[in-house]
Order: sequence, then structure tokens, then C-alpha cells
Amino acid sequence: MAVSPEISDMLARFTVAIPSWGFSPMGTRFATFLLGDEARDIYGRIDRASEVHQATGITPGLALHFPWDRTDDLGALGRYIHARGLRVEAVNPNTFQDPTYRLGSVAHHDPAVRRQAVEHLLWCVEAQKQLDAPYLSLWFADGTNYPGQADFRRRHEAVLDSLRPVAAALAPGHTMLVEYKPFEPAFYHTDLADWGTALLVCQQLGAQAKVIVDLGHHLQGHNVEFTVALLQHAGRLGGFHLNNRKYADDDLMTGSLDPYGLFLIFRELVKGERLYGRRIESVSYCLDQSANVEAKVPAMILSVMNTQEAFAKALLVDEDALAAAEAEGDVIAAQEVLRAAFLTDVRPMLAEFRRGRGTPEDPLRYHRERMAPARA
Ligand code: PSV
Ligand code: MN
Repeated sequence: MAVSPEISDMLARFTVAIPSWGFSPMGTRFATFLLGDEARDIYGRIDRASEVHQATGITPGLALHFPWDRTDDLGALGRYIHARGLRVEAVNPNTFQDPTYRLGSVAHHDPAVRRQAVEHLLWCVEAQKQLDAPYLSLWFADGTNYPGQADFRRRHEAVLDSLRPVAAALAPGHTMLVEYKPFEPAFYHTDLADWGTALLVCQQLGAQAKVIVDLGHHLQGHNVEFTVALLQHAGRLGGFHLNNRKYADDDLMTGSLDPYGLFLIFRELVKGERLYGRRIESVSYCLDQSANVEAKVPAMILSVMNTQEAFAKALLVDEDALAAAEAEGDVIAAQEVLRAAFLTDVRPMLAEFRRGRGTPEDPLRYHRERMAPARA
């Protein structure tokens, strides 16, 4: 299949960031199975992200999580990352592990705990500047487990008060991403429960605050592509945490269970650029998955391939034909247009695209043949 200049240009602008935490030992509440490819420290995590980039050619960005990735010398960390042809895409603060955060962080009833959380967030803004990471990616485990445990409105105001100085400290051009999640670890309510709550908070924090959509953070049946379209329409779509869910925040490999859903999300993004001028690279795409029974590097590579294929299929959607079908009220014709794009085998097109850039035509095979034996 010949790659048109427009498609080739959009493929070239599409990158996926790799989360450092995805290479750490992972488990469920029941067990952690070690396969031997887990990284021991941040340098091992960077090395594995670099393997993913060598195989895929589209994953130069790295998402760091602090304090998990903390080192004595951020400058040295940045140099190590750059020396491997990578860059830092996102800095993720962590205000959910310290024992003081048992009842929350930025929404906590105790101002001293909120101050501790804000200090860490501000440290992360400095790290973001030093590492030149365009995104500060925020997720808070804040919430309650029982009715009456805390006052919703007070907690909402506390979230805003805590985040205002953080938003004010951002460098020009940098973006703060606000992630929502309806439950876990809090099970009665979370302070940033859904895209509406996240949007409400972003609207109070200024233009640099945008919503990040983690594909695993919706209740059953949620129409994610609708959320994506509306957030983009409001100018508040900041990024994605890519994974696949079946029940909840399962963090399975992206595109492994519901490739059609992923395609529909990318269709909205591609349409956003083609029809509304919102460039696809103005949004951050970052994997956020956890491999419990599969090897981590190939799991990342496969997720990147699934993501790139869903994106490539979305590039093939005939929006003119869809608009005509809508104007005619022809529901079946609209289905045919989407089917035509989704059922296209884009693997030859992507192989050609990769060949043109001098990157491996089949990333997973490349990894299996060239890189995996090197570690064994
Ligand atoms: C929370 O479930 C989450 O999706 C957030 O993005 C965290 O930063 C990440 O997982 C790792 O715990
Ligand atoms: Mn996430």
C-alpha cells in the first residue's frame, strides 16, 4: 500500500511515551511473578525504554515518576537519558505512598499534609524544568471510603488551593495534566473522579492545565471517544495514559482486548486535526500499563505497535463519506466507512513507513531476534 505524503507526515508526527514504572516488578494483591527482565533501578528502566525505542522508532519520550525515579543528580539523569536518544516527556509526582497520605494528599483535612504534598509537587515542577519535560502529569489517590468520612466541598476547595501555586510555577509552554479515576484506592468517592471533575479543576487553574485520559479509568460502558472529542473541542485535552481494561484499571496491553475502541479514539483525534486544526502531536500519548505475567519490554513494544496500527487505521477514515452519510441519515453507510478503515491491514503500510525511516519493519521480531538474546 502506497503511503500518501499526508499520511506519512502524520505518522512521522505520532510518538508514544514509555513509562519508567512499567519496567519495575509488578504484581497483583496476590503475587508478583519475576521473569528476570525487571529493572533494578532508574538506569535499568531507561535502558529498557531505549530498547523499546530502538525497536519501534516512535518512542523517544520517557515518563518519570518521583520519588520512584529519584537520583542525587537530576543533571546526570538527564544526560543518561539523552545519551540513549531519549527525552523526558512527563514528570509524574507521587503523593500516594508516604504514610502521611493515608487520608489523602492535596485534599487532606490537615493543612500540614497538604503542604507536604504541594512541596513535592513544586519540587517536581523544578525537575520538569531541569529535565525540560513538557508535561507535569498529576494523579491523586485522594478520596474517601465511607459516606460521612469527609466533606466533598471542602476537599474540592482544598484540591484547588493546593494546585493553584503549582499551576502558577509552571514554565511557559509547559502543561499540567490532571488525571481522573472513579475509584481505587478510595472506593466511596475520589476527589478527581471523572473527566467532568478534572475539567472543572483545570478551568479554575488556567490555560496550562489540561485533562489526561487514562483508558483504564472509566466505569463500564463509558464512551471514551465521546469524552475525547468534547475535551478536545473545549481545548482541554492534554494527553492519554494508554492501556486496555476489561473490568477496571486492569492496565493490560494497549489494544489487546478492544482494538476497535482504540481506533475510534484515534479517529476522533485525527478528525480533530483534519477538521478542526488540533494537531495530533499537541497531545501527549503515554503508555501506562503493568505486565504481571508477560515480559515487560515486548509487552511495551506490542502496545506501541497496536497503538500505531489503530492510529494508522484512523488515518484511513473517509471523513467526507461519513459527513455525506450523516447528511443523508444513512446509518449503514456510516458503518461501512468505519469498517473499511478498521478492517484494512495497515501492517504493510507501516512496514514501508518504518523502512523509509531506517527503523525495524517488524519491531517485535527485531526485539526477539536482536535484543532479547543480548540480555539472556
Ligand atoms: C493510577 O492508577 C495511575 O494510572 C496513575 O497514572 C499513576 O501515576 C500510575 O497509575 C502509576 O501508579
Ligand atoms: Mn494513569
